[in-house]
Amino acid sequence: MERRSFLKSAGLGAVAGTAAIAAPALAKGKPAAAPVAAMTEPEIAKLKRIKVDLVAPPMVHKHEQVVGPEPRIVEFRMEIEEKKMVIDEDGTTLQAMTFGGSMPGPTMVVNTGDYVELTLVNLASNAMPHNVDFHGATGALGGASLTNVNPGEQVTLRFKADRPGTFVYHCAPEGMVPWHVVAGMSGTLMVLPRDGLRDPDGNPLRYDTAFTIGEFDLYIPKDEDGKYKDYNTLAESYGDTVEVMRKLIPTHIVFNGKVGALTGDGALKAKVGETVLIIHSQANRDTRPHLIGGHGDWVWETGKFNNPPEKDLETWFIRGGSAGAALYTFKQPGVYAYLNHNLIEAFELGAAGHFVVEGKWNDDLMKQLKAPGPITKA
Ligand SMILES: [Cu+2]
Repeated sequence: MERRSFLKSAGLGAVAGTAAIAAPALAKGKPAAAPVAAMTEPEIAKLKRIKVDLVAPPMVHKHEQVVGPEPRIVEFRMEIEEKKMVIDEDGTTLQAMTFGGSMPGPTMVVNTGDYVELTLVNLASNAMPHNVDFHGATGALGGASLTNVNPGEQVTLRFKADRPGTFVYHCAPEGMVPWHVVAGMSGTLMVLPRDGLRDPDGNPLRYDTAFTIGEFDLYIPKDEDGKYKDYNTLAESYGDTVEVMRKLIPTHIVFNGKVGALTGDGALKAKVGETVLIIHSQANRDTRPHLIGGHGDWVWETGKFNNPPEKDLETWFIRGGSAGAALYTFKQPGVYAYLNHNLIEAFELGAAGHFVVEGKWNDDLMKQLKAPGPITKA
């Protein structure tokens, strides 16, 4: 038990005023972004407030990519919901724990220097205490120490989004962190630069649609006959699940909560000429997204927008415990598979989805010159 209580020793610490932080220059020769100034409570109280209704992934709530210099307070309300979810075509179930009822939890978007004001609600129907650790926040275990809520309670946390990037948030209750994370409790906070995304030369990069893909490694216990076990309650599933987790061999690796969640009716839609921003999070385990037949035009592998994006990637790497972002403009219509390019994890365990793209085929980029037929002499 001792190894699980290490978080306790991290303590709460003082929640001191945040010092101004100068963002590093985007690239050589570019001026550094303006520092995020510290504000007093009376100053913060005067800021404009925005209330955001979160939406379920893969969609991302409406947001502006470029905003003015004045920071805002962005209010979110998120309900934690424990529920049994079906995770594959065979009806295998997971006793899931979720932010907002979805896997991953909803993506929250703010701009650098804004204040996130989150009300976290632990529904009375839930059984477990929960909290939230924002990788984009500073202090108190990312806010986890200040957001411990029991079923039937809510708590409100404010933190400053003092640096841009895509950052994972996840539940981190003392003694049960990995279980809550692999049961579904993670999502992404995206902090956009106030003047929007840029390429290494400082040219603006904009997207038509942002999509959220949350990848999860799942550990479902089996019975003596090798069949996946179904549990009536979350608590009942705990002991067996931890046993499977400790072997580090996932039984399922899924995008957005379920094998096939992003195929068929769930496929992501785009048109030729449209630019998508693909936010990919994995709160626990490394992964390597790839778009078959497409590319990452601009990729922030680590998701941190103060670092210049990489160009023309074929596959990119998302470290467990982080979220990355890839920008792509579709040039051809058709169905594109977007998957974890560990192909066993994609095809055998589930980590794959589809983009369905409408538009006119471009023969210049690709053309089948002769259809398959009998072999002729050279
Ligand atoms: Cu939790």
